[in-house]
This record gives sequence, structure tokens and C-alpha cells, in this order.
Amino acid sequence: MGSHNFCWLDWCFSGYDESKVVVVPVGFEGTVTYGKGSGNGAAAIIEASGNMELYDEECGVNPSEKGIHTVDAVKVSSKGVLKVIEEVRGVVEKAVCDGKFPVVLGGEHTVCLGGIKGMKGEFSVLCIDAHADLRDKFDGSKYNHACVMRRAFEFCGHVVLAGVRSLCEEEREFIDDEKICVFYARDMVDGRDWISKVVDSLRDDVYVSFDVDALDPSFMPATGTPEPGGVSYYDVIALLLEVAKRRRIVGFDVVELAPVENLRFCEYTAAKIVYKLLAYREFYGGRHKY
Ligand SMILES: [Mn+2]
Repeated sequence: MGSHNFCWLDWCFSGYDESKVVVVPVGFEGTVTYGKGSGNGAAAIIEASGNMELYDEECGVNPSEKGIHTVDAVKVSSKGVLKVIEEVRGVVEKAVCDGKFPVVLGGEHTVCLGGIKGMKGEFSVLCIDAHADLRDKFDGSKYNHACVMRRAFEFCGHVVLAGVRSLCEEEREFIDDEKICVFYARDMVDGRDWISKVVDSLRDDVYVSFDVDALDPSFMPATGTPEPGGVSYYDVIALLLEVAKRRRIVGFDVVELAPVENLRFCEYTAAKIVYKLLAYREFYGGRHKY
């Protein structure tokens, strides 16, 4: 991890006390089963974030002026996945108690469970992902990245999936048995009628987990399991905008970015999506702004 914070802000816009947003970098990849490299994702997103315009041209706001604090990267060397989740949970829970908006940067998808477990009260998890991640166990572990939404469902009782185009029979049965709302990528690639339906299905408070492999590999080749047939950048931000307008977004994570040398647009895209969410939350969030 370099010495930069998210957006490379001066100290006056990035101190913990003054900041409305807390970014939690987690360079963890322990259970990855295919392409590797997500352990470098958080650092790459932070490096890329310093190159964005901080004025959002669409909303006419500059979210960085509300303060964005980046905590020291959660140390992950030689720690098991449960310890990492627990550590992330602690940081996120404190941020929420202090009235701040937490953004977790992975790392593999399992780190999102730290963010989710740091939430309070009743909420939905909206998982934007190519994969259902609803297996009970994978590779002998209940905390494999292929099981994260199963664990999230056990924790909060309401998970909505969007962008899915890969799952197994066990997951299909679980979706049917538990009546989980799943929006398949094949129904999302023509037009955006699906967006209002996704938002309709959510509770008032929403934690958004964004696995970058939801994007089509042509937009996002830098990920461990690039599934063909994904959504576009504009699909993702249009969905985030509608969620920000009609619900209260209580937490956010971006996971599974596995940087590829000289493909800087991938980490830049991930950084931009984080910042778009902050702009939408600020501009459309009404009384839920911060
Ligand atoms: Mn995935």
C-alpha cells in the first residue's frame, strides 16, 4: 500500500473526525480459486483514485469536500479469513456508530462480510455480481468466496442479486426454496427496465456489495473469474443512482479487482464507481445524505 489515501486528499479533507466517509482497504485473498491478484485490488483502486476529477459533472457536487478518511489497510498477512472479516467488521461498526458511511475495498469477495456484519438494524444486501455465491460450502470452507451471499443471507435475511450469469444446481435450489430475488444478466443487457424492479425488491436500508466481475469482461478484464455477458459501466451507475434515490444506502464495498499491469482503466473504473456512489448519495440521498 502506498502512502496515498482515497482521492489523494489533503489532510484537511481526510481526517477521521471531519470525514463523512470512511474507506477501508483490505488486501485479502485467501480462498481464491481461479485467477489470482485480488489482494492488490484495494491498493490499485486507491492509486487510480488520485487521477479522477473530484467534481462530479453529473450531480454538480464534489463529494471529497465532505471528507473521505482512509483507514490504514487491514493487515492480512498470515491471518485466516475469519480474523480478517472480524477486523473489517470492527472498523466498519465503529464508522457506522460515528455516523460515517463505510466503503470497503477488497480484496476477494469474502471481505464484504466484514462490512455487512458491521451494519445495524434491518437491511437488504444488494449484490451486483456475475456469480450467485450462494453455496453452503466450497473447497471445504463456509467462508470461501463462493459462499459469501449464503453467509450474508444467514446474517441479514434478505439478499438481492443482480448481474448473475453463473451458478450451480445447489444454488438454484436455494434460490427457489428461499425465494431469493435474482436479476439475471441476460435480462439486464437490453434496456434498463430491470432497474426499478431491483430497487422495488429492496428494504429501506441497503448495503451494496459490488463484485467487479458483474461488469462485462470488455469493461473489466481485471478480475479472477471474468464471465462473458455482463453489464456495462452505465448500467451499474444507473442502478446505483436509483438505489440512492429511493433507498438509504448504508454501506458499500467493491471487491474482486485483480489488477493487470498496464490496464489502468480497470482500477480507474472501480475508483470511479465508488466516487459516483458518493456523489449520488450526496445529491439524491435527501435526508439520508450523510
Ligand atoms: Mn463474482
